[in-house]
Amino acid sequence: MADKSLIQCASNWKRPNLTQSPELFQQVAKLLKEIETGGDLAIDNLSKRFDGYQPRKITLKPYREYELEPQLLNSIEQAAQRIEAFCQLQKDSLQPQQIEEDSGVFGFQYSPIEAIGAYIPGGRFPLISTALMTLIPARVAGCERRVACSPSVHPAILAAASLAGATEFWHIGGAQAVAAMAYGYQTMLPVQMVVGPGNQYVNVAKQLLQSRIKIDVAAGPSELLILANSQANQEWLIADMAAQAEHDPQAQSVLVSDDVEFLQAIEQQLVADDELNTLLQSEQIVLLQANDSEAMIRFSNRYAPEHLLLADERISAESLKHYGSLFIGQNSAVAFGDYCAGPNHTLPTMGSANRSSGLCVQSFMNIQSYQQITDQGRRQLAEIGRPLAEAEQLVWHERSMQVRS
Ligand code: HSO
Ligand code: ZN
Repeated sequence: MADKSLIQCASNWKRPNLTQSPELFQQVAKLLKEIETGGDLAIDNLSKRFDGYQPRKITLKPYREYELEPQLLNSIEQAAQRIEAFCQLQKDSLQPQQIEEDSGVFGFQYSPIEAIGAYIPGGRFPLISTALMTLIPARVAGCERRVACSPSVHPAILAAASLAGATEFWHIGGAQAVAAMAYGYQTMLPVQMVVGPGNQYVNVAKQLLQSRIKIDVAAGPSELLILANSQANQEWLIADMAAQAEHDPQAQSVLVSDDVEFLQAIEQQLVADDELNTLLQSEQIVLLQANDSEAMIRFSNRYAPEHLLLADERISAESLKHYGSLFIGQNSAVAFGDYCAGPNHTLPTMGSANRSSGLCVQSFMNIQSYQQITDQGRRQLAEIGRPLAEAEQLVWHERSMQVRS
């Protein structure tokens, strides 16, 4: 038993600040500079120095030829189907729209980004599911080139990348992989967008290369918030918390409840198990007490978690404003979402869910607008536009409308 309870008060608890250090930014910036000037040779040298191998392109085989265990193969196929069906739903919602009036036609449409790169982490764990979660939405969006880079050549990663439609696969990792995708490397042409989670070097490289590439969410260490009352299944929730915590020493699972006995019961179970106790002591699992269900909602909306598991019927899903992905009811394990429910598992962390979304088909699309103005429209719009141009003192703008009026 712990001598002292580790249950903390929700009202003044904040997530640890995980912003990357300026030194790390400097270190990665230096690597990128080396690559910008040194090209392929610099990438080769850095990869050999940091990772101990020469990066290379790997020709993907049809996924069934990877001779995976039939059960694993079957799971990859089924997960891919479910992810694809969900992506298709997103795609179907992206209808072009236009206003048609006497002055002309004014509209917008969605256009896929041509070439994208997906970083598939393989350092700590070979994240097979990430190959599916990054490449499938890009394929459904209609991106033509879909480059996968990974420090892992685990056959299941290759099979998943092949099934998910990678058009190229490269064995390369770290910041070098992001640089390779942004600048081009050997026969790999540059891409316009890089997605997928990675270690801190990968994340910083993505951030630093934003003048060349679009990036997805800043996916930091996994996080989970559970809102629960005493009715919730303790064993299930403990497993869910340990699951997100096991991703990374900086990953964190937080349980908030207004029922102190329930929290104490959970604490007791955590303390009784060596592995779980370590997670509790190191604050990879955090237990928080709130005054009431309103305070639980307030906490959640302020915290804006990556994953939010709602295991408390008193709280409506509608009252929860900010999250990457919501798991409603305790049947909805986050692990299902990680692998095979359908919605994407690449989600905003560190509170950024209040301003950004998880990866989806829309992420790989540009929204383009257009207008086609009629004879009547050019006269009508000149009347509206000319005084504005005059007030802005932009003489040729005014002229360009005046000649049409
Ligand atoms: N929970 C991770 C995704 C993942 N889990 C991959 C298992 N494999 C971030 O949402
Ligand atoms: Zn996970």
